[in-house]
Amino acid sequence: MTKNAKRTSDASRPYDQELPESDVPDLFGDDRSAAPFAVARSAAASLAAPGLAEDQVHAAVATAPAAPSQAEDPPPTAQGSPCPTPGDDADTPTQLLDPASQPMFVNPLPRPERIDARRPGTYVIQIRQTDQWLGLVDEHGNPLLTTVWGYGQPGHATTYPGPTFVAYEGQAIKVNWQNDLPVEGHLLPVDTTIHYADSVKKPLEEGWVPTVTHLHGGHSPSGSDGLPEQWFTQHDSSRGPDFEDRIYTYPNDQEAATLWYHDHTMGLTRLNAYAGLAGFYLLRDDNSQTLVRTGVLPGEQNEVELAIQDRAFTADGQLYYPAYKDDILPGTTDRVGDVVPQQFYDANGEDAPSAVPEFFGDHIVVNGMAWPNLDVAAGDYEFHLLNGSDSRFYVLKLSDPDVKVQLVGVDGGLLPEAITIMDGDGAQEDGEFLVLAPADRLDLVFEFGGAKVDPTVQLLNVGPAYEPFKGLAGPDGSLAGGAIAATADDPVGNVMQFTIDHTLPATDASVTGGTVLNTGLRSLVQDADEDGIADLASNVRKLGLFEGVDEFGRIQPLLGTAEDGPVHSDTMTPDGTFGPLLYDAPVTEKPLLGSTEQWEIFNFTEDAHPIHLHQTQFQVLEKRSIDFEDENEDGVPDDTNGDGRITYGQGMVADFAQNDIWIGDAIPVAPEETGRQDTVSISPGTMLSLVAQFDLPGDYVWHCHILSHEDHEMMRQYQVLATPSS
Ligand SMILES: [Cu+2]
Repeated sequence: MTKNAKRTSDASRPYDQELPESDVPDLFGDDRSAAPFAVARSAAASLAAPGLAEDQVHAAVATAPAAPSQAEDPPPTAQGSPCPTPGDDADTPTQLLDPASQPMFVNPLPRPERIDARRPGTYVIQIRQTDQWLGLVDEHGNPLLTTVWGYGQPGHATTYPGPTFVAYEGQAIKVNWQNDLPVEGHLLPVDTTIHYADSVKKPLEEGWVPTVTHLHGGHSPSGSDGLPEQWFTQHDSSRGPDFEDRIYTYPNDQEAATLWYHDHTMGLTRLNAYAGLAGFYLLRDDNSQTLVRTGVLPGEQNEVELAIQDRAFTADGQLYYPAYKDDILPGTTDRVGDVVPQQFYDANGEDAPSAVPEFFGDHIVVNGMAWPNLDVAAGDYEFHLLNGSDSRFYVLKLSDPDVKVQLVGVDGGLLPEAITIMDGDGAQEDGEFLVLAPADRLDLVFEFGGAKVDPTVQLLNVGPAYEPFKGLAGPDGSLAGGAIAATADDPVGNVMQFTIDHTLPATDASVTGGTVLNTGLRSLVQDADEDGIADLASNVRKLGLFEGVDEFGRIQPLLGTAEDGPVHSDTMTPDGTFGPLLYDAPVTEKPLLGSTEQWEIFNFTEDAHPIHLHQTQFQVLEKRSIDFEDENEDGVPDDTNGDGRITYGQGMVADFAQNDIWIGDAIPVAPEETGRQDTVSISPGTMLSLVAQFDLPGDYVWHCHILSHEDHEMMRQYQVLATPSS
């Protein structure tokens, strides 16, 4: 394929295939369904809700004859079918499904249904329970259905992941989020001892399930943000303390980006998201449309969203999330009781379900299908990758380095220029990998048209197999901190497969390394005087990632402040300027409305944490190595010089008699960390400076996006002040 070849007729192909009117679901009444672009989505995605393209339905039927068609519209809520709740009997260790017994690279990748939300309107989305085939089979090869939670429009199927919104910059929409889950309690065991899950305890005990949906990366007003305590239960029978409305306004006043929506309920996010509550929200703008029209990017017919998640299952195919003392941690020989101290059981009873420090599943699912296959033409595709996992970091490579891969976008939008990640020269070289932290998105153009490309190409994961990510050890993608990498022999070392079908029409996109994609991106990180402070920043904060223990002795990573000065007296009392703070401690981050701030975030823990700020798309100014001591291992750097304050020094050689924390040399910012970000991973022993604008008033949160950490207090509220407070 010649990248500079003259554009073929593809260039003039209409961006969207409009469906015949008879195929347009009448969601809004006559006035809207008659509108010229009421529902314009890819023909492939339109044929089989939830999102199996017609050819894929045939393939699915061929490979798993007994699999029920996902195209069948289930009742609004699942009735009857009492599914065995995994682990609901604390006395019987749960038998898990063996990932090695499951089909790999056989079942077609599901394509979520698309909702054309390019014009103003109110879109109704219902949160419902359904039984879905995730590609699992029993020992006889018969399909196993999994009870999941998903999203769906009225009259449409409920799917996990939910339907993909396609919205347009400048066209605000409203979404009426409805909780139509069965009033049968949670699908998974709930630990109500974690702080603030106790606020949802009463509704849970009565069978009600709190949910709240956050548009991740969205520039959303506080009341429409989907904050953790804005939850509500079925029929609004109860509401969280911050609840304002179920109908959210999304202004869409930001540039084209791959956003996503997911549940964010206080103390339940990890479980609600694990049950299936996540979906994509693709925002377009004039620039992104022009890039498609001019053939720079492949366009909607060759644009595929990929939600990558890990899961574990009981032997009968139900979702498994370890909670009870004897529950096995998937992929290991450890049990929950090995990572939760006896102190917890002494206080809460031997049968009490507990949160675990992190969750790692032993199956990889993409768009809700275990290890799927996608048939592709020998041409170019744009993939929107999302890591929707609880704790798992992926380090992604391809089985065939003849495929060329360009990075064109990150969390908050298109990069100024495309960056070649894999040059397609047939050799696996340094730097030819991508780190995908929880909640991260990457927009990538894959070129399958090279003459030497294998007929099948696997997307592989060489990230940590069953443990936290601690950063990279080298430019080859090897892991720091002695973490054991997954290999292609491990189930979790495989993500999905692309099979090249030369009979499919190929699209050639002109994007290559250095192609200008986004000239409108205003840099927030210019630092003309090179003092390490962005020119636009009116305030600089030092913040910290800490690791302590909760009242039951369980590991508890926390956020906090990290300014020069005395340590807070406890995690609820920010009377000093340094140290960890709980979610409900008084708010310490109060940017002024309209201001730009620089947040220097120091990771004092042993693991990497993906840090997410609501409301804003920030930019990374720099990363630096740091050095400190923690002799008593309390997760807080020591006051080594004994002056009663934590102080900082500059330099690679730490003199702990002088200062307590040393800020060393700059670390290169990776391609995945450039551009507009809403979530960025901070490795151990690292300080990362980000620059953010705060232009919406009110309450928001910033937090770790390892869901098990976020649910266990690694989250802080922040407030954007319309007027300066005293
Ligand atoms: Cu974390």
